[in-house]
This record gives sequence, structure tokens and C-alpha cells, in this order.
Amino acid sequence: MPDTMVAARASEKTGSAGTQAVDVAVVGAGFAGLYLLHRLRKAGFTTVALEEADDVGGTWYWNRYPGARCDIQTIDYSYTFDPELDRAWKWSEKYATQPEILRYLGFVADRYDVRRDIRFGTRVTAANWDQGAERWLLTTDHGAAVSCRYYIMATGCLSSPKPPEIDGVKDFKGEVYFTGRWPHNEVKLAGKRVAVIGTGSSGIQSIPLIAEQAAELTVFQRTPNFALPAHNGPAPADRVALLEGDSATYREQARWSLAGVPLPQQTEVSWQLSDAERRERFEKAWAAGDLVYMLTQLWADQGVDVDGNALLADLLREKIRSLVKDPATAEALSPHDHPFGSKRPCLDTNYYATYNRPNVTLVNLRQEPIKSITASGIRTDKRAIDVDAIVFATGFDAMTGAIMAIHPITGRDGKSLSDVWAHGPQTYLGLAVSGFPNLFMITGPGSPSVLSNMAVSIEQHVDWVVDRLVAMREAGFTTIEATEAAQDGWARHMADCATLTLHRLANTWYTGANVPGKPQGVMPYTGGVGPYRSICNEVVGKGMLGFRLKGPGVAEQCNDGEVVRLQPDVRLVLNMLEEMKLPAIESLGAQGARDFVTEFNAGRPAGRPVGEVVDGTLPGADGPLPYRLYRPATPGPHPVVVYFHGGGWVLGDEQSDDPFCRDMCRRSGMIFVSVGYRHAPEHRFPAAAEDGLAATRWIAAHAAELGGRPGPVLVAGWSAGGNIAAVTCQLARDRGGPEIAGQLLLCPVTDCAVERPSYTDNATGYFLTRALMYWFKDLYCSPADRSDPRASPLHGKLSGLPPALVVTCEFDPLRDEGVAYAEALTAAGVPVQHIEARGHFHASFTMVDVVITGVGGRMQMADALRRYAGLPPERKQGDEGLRPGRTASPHEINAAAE
Ligand code: NA7
Repeated sequence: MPDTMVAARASEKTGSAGTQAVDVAVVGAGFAGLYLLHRLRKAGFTTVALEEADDVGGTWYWNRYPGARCDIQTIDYSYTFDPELDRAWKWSEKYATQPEILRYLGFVADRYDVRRDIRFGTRVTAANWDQGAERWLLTTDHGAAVSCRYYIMATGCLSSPKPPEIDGVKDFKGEVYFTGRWPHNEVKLAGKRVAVIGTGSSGIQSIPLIAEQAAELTVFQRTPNFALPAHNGPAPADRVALLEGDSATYREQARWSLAGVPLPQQTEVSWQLSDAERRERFEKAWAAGDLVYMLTQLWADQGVDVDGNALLADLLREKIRSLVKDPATAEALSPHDHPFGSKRPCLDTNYYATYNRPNVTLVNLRQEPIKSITASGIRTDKRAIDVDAIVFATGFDAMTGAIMAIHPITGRDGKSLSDVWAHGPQTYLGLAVSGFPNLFMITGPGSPSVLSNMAVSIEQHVDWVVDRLVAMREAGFTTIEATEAAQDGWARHMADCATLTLHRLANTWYTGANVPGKPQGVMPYTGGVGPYRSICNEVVGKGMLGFRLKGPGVAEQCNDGEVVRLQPDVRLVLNMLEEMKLPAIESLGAQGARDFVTEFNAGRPAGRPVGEVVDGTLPGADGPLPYRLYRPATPGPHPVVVYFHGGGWVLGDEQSDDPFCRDMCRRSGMIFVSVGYRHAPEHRFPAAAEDGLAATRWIAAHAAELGGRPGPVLVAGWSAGGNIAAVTCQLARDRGGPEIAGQLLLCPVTDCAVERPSYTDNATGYFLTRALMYWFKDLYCSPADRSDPRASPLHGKLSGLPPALVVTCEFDPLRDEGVAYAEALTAAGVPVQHIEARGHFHASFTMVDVVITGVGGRMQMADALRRYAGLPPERKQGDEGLRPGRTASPHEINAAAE
């Protein structure tokens, strides 16, 4: 039955005459709404868009303040769905003005003839899901109500202006303007005393132009923001050449990029570059006048590590000092409270130089907060400033405001969206909400939206949603709803992604911090446009994973589950490894496998500097063994950790876990001595185990000579190295020392004799495979030796061992034997801390600076080692929110490796 007929019946049932019945109702006629109308109509759906304004444009309709421009290069901030449109419209500038963008959207609306489906001047006042009819009923403030099968909110992320939150606005006798609701008629500020409150993008774009007109301009700044010069002009020739040369490739690269702009991912890290090289890159970026370039192209750690970010922020503050003549004003304009990029940076034209004008004054609200607005101006706690006009550039109730605050939305079983989101927005993919069937959001909270080129994200969302509606129609489904399990999983994935970035360290509209009382949490998806696109495709590929689909006469379909269970960076690494189509390591022979690992390791980021790295040899159980010592930069003597590398007793050497040893040395403030124990098949069981004890004895006996603290040592190891560390503790206990103060066992092999379920759960696809583990075991020890506690410490006596931190990873064949060892140690009375790392794989913690979500786990490892050595925990700026230990509500920022 066509939807219009179903709707007519539904209307009859509810007795609501004069209802407009359509297949799909859209709210908003901005970038998203226009493209939705076009695609829906082409797909054969009847549609209506409801738009409060009297024309198309959305955010570009309302934000008409002086200087309003886009700050993504306009050739990128365009529709890409129709190459003909690309050719038909030429932007006049690198960053188009608001009037030009509005003309473009009008041009698009006319070209695709979508205006006839838009009801302008119409606001939705309520949206209710009618369970019986399986339709949404929308009431409006103007004209007929709308009955629709699908309701799509294309309401934008920054369309609900925030109230000023300052007492006395009503008392002010002069003119009041809001940047987000700028009048359509000309605003004359010439010769007037003007105040601007707010220094986000809107303030920073408008202040230079207001300063040119006003007799006096006073800027009230609460938080300084980073701003870069736009260097506006014609679109850069190189970018235009790329686009015009092969627009399909250019657009496709944007779709799979991180930010929706075709720029490559930077791989070099800050500590690989000299000061001069960093400065050169920075100057190039400053001259480029491109936010996305500055945010992504300098060095790989700028967006994920506080130290890497601080190097860039220092250079930016230096620029502010060079541009603003008065040092006190320059300092007040310099952000110190947030890492660059964690709060939305701005693109400006003459912003900083404007403060050199004699008619411009900056009031630093951190030093003199606004008390109230009075009849004649603004009173701070130090003075009264009389003005003729106040411009509020105070921002928006971002992301959720436009969805939740605009009208009540009532879903299945009378659930109100405001109640469901009372503690923060919860969505699946940022597109759907459990309990709200047939409701979609375009660029909703949980989608990349505001952290990306909106044009690219909007097209992806719209295409995905419309394609799903078409597929449902073909299959006979009439309702679609996200499941709670999928939504909860998305919240976890969102939180995991947020730990990767520095957004957690800033109070911003991304986190809801700009609106008093709003729940806090990073609202946009921080995992990137390309990964997000692949996840959305995966949902479809897995039979609409996480959605429940129903329809008359067809069987219900619900493939429930979480779409991403891996940590986001683990997912990227594993996808990359899969694409590389690497040979199975066990097929290469021992030497071939060693060569392969050496080559593989050569491509990883260089480890961070430590105080000193010293190579030497020590006596093993049967001849000399190489070692590499990592000494902290802090004054010693430091406690000593004896470290055993991973590699299945076959691969690796004292240098192969270099990034991990460096990181742990820096974090724990301890000497790490990585031992090159003997390998199989040349030296089979128990060579490695006996070397472990011999090396530990020698290091303990020579701790002072090595610059370490005499006394008990600690042992640590990863994988087969974890096996050697565990065995060493047992042998040291049984053979008269040395004294060991604690053991760190990272994904250890503890039982070579018994196979547990994690071997089959994670047999393939997670780097360390079941087949590879058997190859290692076969090369190391014969079946008869596998129950010997020197091969399988789980089979040994466990009482009287040093305290242990056991780390196991969810997607690791070795997971269950690590768990078993932690449990058995506990049962034997050994103090045990066990980290079960959710979403991680065997190499998560050793791929330092690649798997960034491993940081939280390594912090815990360093804490444990310090505790065993009797040292207090160390804290580093930026650690906030990374340390597990509390249960985060789903939308919260937290969630590091639990
Ligand atoms: P923003 O970026 O939210 O900026 C709002 C500014 O107003 C910001 O500097 C705020 O300071 C300031 N503000 C907000 N409320 C007050 C009060 N009560 N008193 C003093 N100062 C206040 O909004 P924009 O419109 O500039 O830009 C929004 C986005 O549009 C932008 O990021 C681009 O994506 C496009 P705070 O930082 O909160 O201390």
C-alpha cells in the first residue's frame, strides 16, 4: 500500500483532518535539507521540508553578521554529488562570504527544483510517534500538521543560539544584536560605541569589520581562542588544479580522509624533527591560511599528545605576540587553558592586528567578570563601560540544542527525547536513537559532523539514510529502530575515540561546557570521516547490524550487536595489516620470520628520547647475552626492571621492543634492561628460561654498577617474554634469589599444554594467530616438556611469588591463559592486579605511538612498577581521563583501557 494511503488511513483513525501526508518529512532547508529533498525525490518518496526561515540556507540564512564566511576552503565546502554542479558553480574566493554561500544554496535549490517541497516560515512544534499507524505526526505553528513514515532532522549543529546568561540585558536602552540572528536590513554601527561579547569564530570574524566602522569597540573576552590568518583571495591554484585535474579522485580522497578534506595523514612525530624543521613546517602552515592544514599536517602527535601539541601552541602564541603591539593585550589574547585544536580554532582576517587600533579595547573577563548589563552599557566588577550597541557573539546550544530544545519529540511508548537524553545525547552512529523508530538525524551528536567538513559528512549521512529507506521499501520493511545494545556499543566506541584526542582537556561547545547545566561529554564523533564511513558501510554489510527492521508480511530482522568492539586505533591497525596482505609469519621459516620482523619494525615511529641508552653484554646461562639499558633522564639511582621481549622464543631481540622500553622507562622513572635471551629453534627449551634467571641474577648483582638502585629488582615481559618473566620469579624463589619486588606480565604465555577458548575465539584476524602460536611452541619445546613449569608457569607452585600485574587483551589468543594465571596467583595468596584490556589485541601496548589507546594501560603498568619499588605514582599533564578506574556514563569522555 503506498505510504500516502497508509497516512490517509492513519489520519482518519486519529480524526485529524487537514494533515499533509508524505513518506518523509524533513526539518530544515540548509545544506542537509536541500540534498535530502533532492535524493528522496529521485528515489521516489513523497516529501516535505519544514523550514522556519523564509528561504533556504539554514545556518547561512541566519548568520549574516559582518565578516561571516566559511573557514573550510570553499572548493571543499561544496556539494559533490553531481559533477555537473561542480562545473556549473565557480566560487569567487578561497573562503566565500555568507552572501555568496547563500546564493550557492539558492542556486542549488533552483537547479534541482526543491523549493516546491519546502514549507517556509513553518516551525515544527511537536513530533509524536504513532505506534498504531507506524508514522510520525508533526504539528506545526503554521499550516497543516504532517503525517510521515520517516522523520529526518536536518536541523544543523549550530542553529539554536545560546541565551546571553548575563543579568540586565532587558534593561539596556541601546541596540542589541546576536551574530546568530543578525538582522536582514543593514545594521549601521558607524560612529557608535559598540561592545562585542564573545571571541569564538563569530566574534573573531566580525570584530575587525565592526572595528572599522565603530567609533569605539570594546571586546569582552572570557576565553582567548587560537586564530590563524585566512590569507583570503582566489582559491589556491594547486588545489584548484588537483580538483579540476581529477575531481572524482579529489572528492573520493576527501570522503575517506579524517576531516573531509583531501589531505594525507601525517606520520612523522615531533621528536623526530629538529626545532628548525618544526618551525619551517609551522611557517608553511601559517602562510597556507588553512585550519585543517594547521590542525593535521605538522606532526603526527600534535592532536593526540599534550607535549606534541604544546610545541605547536607555543609557536602560535609567539605569532600572537608578534602581531599585537601591547604585550599585556597580547598575553590576554594568548590561550593557555586548552591544547590547540581541542577547542574550535578560528580563521581570521586582521583579527590580532585589530587590537593595535586606537579605537579598540580588550576587556579580559577572567580578570574583571561582567556583573551586569545596565541601561547604558556593561558593568564589570572593576568599571562601567557605556556603549550604544551590544553584539552577542556568545555561541550556540550546539548539536543537541537544535534537536532537543526546538520541539518535544515523543517516541515509542511515550518516551520523550529530552528524558532519554537527560544525561547526554545517546545515538547509534549519530543517525538514530533507540526508542525512536523511523527518526533520523543528519550530523547528529555521535557523527563526525562539526569535526569535519560538514559538506562531506552531510552527503555521506544523507546517502546512507536514503539508501536504507530504498532498501527497506524493496524488502517490505516499514519501521527501523536502533537497538539499545548497538547504541550502548556506539557510546563506548565514541568514548574510546575521545581518549585518542585532546578534546577531553578543553571546556568547549563540543563537550556541552558552554551551556550551564548541560551534561558534559564529547558530542561529535572524533574517529574521523573515513573510519566513520567504513563503519556505516560495515553496518549495512552485516545485515543492518544493530537495527531492528519490521514490516507487514515480512519476518522481523534484527542482527543485534556492536559494530566496533575493537579500540578505534586497533581497528585501523588491523585493517591496515589486512590490506598489506602479509605472509603468514610461520610460513617464512625462523630466519625469514626474523628478517620480516626486523623490516616491519623499521617502519614504526622512533621511540621517544630517554636519558641514556647503553648496549652491553652480560653472562647468560650458557654464554654471553646482549642487553640494552634504558636510563631515565631524571637523577638516579633508579630501581631496575629486567625486561624480556616478545617474539614466541623465536623472534625479536633486546632492541625489538624499543618503543615500549622507552615509554615504560619514561613513565615509570626506572631503568629498563632489555635482555637478548637465546632463541629457538637453535636453543630450545629451557634455554630462554635459564637465561632469564641468569640475566636477572647478574643485573641484580650489578645494579649499582649499571647506575641503578641496589636491592630487589623487578621483572617484566611481553608474550613469550612474559612467560620468561613469570618463570624467572618462580626460579628465583626456588633457587635462592635474586630478590624480585614485582612482576609485570603483559599478555604472557602461561600454559603451553592446555588450549583455552581464546585460542579459537581469536584464532585469526588479530595479528597473533593460533597457528603462529603453535609454530612458536613447536620450535621452543617438545610436547613432553610443555607441562614443565619452566615452559608453563601456570603448572608450577605459585605461593610465595612477588606481587604481579597481569595484563590480558580481549582479542588475543593468549587472553585466557593470562586470566587463568592471574586467578591462580590470587588463589595462591599473591597480590595481583589484573587489567583486562577491552578492545585491545596482543600488540596493543607495545605499539607505542601507533595504538594511542594503549596509553592508559601503560600508565597503570608504570604505576604498578613504582608501587612495587616503593615509589609514589607519577602524574603527567594530559593524563586526565585516561586512567581507568571509574565507570563512565556512556557519553562521558573517559573510557581508556579498562
Ligand atoms: P562560540 O565558538 O561558542 O563562541 C562563543 C564565545 O562567546 C566564546 O568566546 C565564549 O567564551 C563567549 N561567551 C559565551 N557566553 C558568554 C558569557 N555569558 N559571557 C562572556 N562570554 C561568553 O560561538 P561562535 O558563534 O563564535 O562560533 C560557533 C561555531 O560556528 C564555530 O566554532 C564554527 O564552527 C562556526 P568561552 O569560550 O565559553 O569562555
